[in-house]
Amino acid sequence: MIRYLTAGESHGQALVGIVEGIPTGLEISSEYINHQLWRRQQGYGRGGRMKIEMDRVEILSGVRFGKTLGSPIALLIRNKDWESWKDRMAVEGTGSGVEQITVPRPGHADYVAAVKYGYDDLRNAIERASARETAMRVACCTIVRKFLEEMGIFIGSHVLSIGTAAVNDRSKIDRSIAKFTRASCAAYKVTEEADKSPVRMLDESVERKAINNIRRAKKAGDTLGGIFEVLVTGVPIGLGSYVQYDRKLDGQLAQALMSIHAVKGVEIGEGFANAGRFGSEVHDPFTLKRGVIVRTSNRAGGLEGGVTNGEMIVLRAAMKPISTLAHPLPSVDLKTRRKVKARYERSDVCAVPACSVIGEAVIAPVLANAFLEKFGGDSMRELRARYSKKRIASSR
Ligand code: EPS
Repeated sequence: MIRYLTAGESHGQALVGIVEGIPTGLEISSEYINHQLWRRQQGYGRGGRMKIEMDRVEILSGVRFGKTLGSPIALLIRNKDWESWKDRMAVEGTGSGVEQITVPRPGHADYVAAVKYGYDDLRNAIERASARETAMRVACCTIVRKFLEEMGIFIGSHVLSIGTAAVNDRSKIDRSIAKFTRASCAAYKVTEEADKSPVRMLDESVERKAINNIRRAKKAGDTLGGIFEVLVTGVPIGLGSYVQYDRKLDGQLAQALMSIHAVKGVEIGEGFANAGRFGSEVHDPFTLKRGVIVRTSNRAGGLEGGVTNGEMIVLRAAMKPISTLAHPLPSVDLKTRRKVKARYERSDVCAVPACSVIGEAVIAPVLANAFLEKFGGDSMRELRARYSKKRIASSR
């Protein structure tokens, strides 16, 4: 089974990751991972840090002559900004003379971390709670994503809303997606299309409103969240299981998306809209198309009973606005017990486009583990042979 761990502080020397359980013989390169790291850094509304960093991964172990060895893969991304933080983030020494941060930002991990871990300097929480960690998560998960692509499973995403700028005419989006849905790599095609937009939106009129919203928020010292959609195509029927709560793939996918910083809501297919409809308007009828059993709709988002049903997987996640505000909310100084304004430090105005790229990445290990559970194998050669024999059906 595939698992991964990350380490590293936002302004420390580097981010570190270890990925284990990737079958042998998977072709992977730092260049392939760097493309996903680059995508994570894009998007209108990102802050000054993205001008400093150009995230690049170094593969330290587990890969030889461009192919995985089956041993743990160690990854490193150096923080360029470390140069300016060497004193404040020194591993050794006493920290005397370094400013202590004692005013928490509402919505951030600052306060709960201080109470839980007993910090007297909130910097100790800020550093690891930062979404900077997602750079290494994307790096680790991109190796898993490459594995899925080799098996014909492709992941993509696009942004549905930023603040009040939301896609109302869903059919326009569906038409864009339908252009590609015949190919198993359709989800990736959608993502390539979304990558052309500075806010990763498929509808230009909504894109314009979204950019204006971000501009206005920035001017007002405020931040904005939004909703993004993650799609998976080429998925065989039968990943996941209904027999036990922790084997339900929909629950595992929701957990993966919820683990991303600032994500506060997840739905599968038309989850929330379906709650207000009659059953007859919700469930996806079966029909026969040239002898093959297919559906006439996909409101379930590719999952029934916690198991993939061969249709495109459709996941949506809501990201709250980033909690670091240039015009801060009221707070309390934990040291002086005085009412003060929350502290501001450099941050993004809107990171929904980046979050959608992270969403693509974090679901890869969930899908890959369900795939390995079903088809099994320690090498790519073994897996390819088993998969082509056992494959039941794949999504359109
Ligand atoms: C981020 C790096 C951070 C922030 C952002 C995400 O860099 P810095 O704190 O130096 O500006 O831009 O982190 C947050 C929004 C947060 O709340 O911590 C990144 O690499 O994605």
